[in-house]
Amino acid sequence: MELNEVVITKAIIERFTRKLEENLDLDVAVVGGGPSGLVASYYLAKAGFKVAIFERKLSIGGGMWGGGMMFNEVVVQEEGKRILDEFGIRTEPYENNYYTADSIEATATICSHAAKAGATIFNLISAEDVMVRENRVTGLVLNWSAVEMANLHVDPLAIRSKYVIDATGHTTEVVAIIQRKMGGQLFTETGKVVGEKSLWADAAERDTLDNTKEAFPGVFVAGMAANATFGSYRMGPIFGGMLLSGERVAELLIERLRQGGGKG
Ligand code: 48F
Repeated sequence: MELNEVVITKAIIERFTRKLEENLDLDVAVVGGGPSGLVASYYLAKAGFKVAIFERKLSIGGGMWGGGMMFNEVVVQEEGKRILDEFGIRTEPYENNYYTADSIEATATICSHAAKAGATIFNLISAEDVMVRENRVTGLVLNWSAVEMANLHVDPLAIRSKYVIDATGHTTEVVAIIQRKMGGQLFTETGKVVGEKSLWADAAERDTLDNTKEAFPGVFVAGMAANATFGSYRMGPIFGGMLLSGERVAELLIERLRQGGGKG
């Protein structure tokens, strides 16, 4: 049978459109496909919730591929290793309480588990704004990253979600947008994004879990965005805190969703 280019084209258009349509009304919309967003999506999808990730870049995995300074190995501590073990990612002990993993194996495997658990991953799409009802976020405003990069004057589309996770890393973009456009009443000490501090791995890793929480009605922060929002240190290429933060935000949201929280 001769291959038909038009059938191939139609298949892609129809299947992508179906996928997008199926994700217009979510339990949780995750902005950012780095380690924290991926792990959160994995646990939420595994618990049976409808979750999609929107990632600006072509590649999923955020800052995990590059290890430290492009040496493609990551370090996790004992607590974080538990999550790598759950995904079947190989780790090697290195002195007390430190383990290393190949960053390519780790990132690709976490991504695969999130997708296979049922999370839908959209790449090349950026969250450029949030949808609100009064003082609560009820969804995301999305556009192609290419439109954003070319600065084209093209209106976005919107999806509805009971909860949003800002897993955008150091820039904590969703929360920054809310601060800019919604009067800045965040659940932080100052009501604003407190901002990330310089490198202190131990304090940063501890704080990441405490800072993984709701930052504005309907919006939870995870990963480095949690420390940037609530004002803690960066931790460099140790990834336990990112993985555990993903797990924590999923636990918090599973509890909320089971209580019937979220007005969508
Ligand atoms: O930065 P990133 O990996 O976030 P993370 O999960 O992990 C941080 C670590 O990689 C590392 C660290 C700790 O070891 O300090 O930096 O907190 O992934 C964030 C992802 O969000 C995407 C961005 O392209 C990246 O892949 N992103 C950022 N803003 C947007 C976005 C946006 N507005 N819309 C869609 N994606």
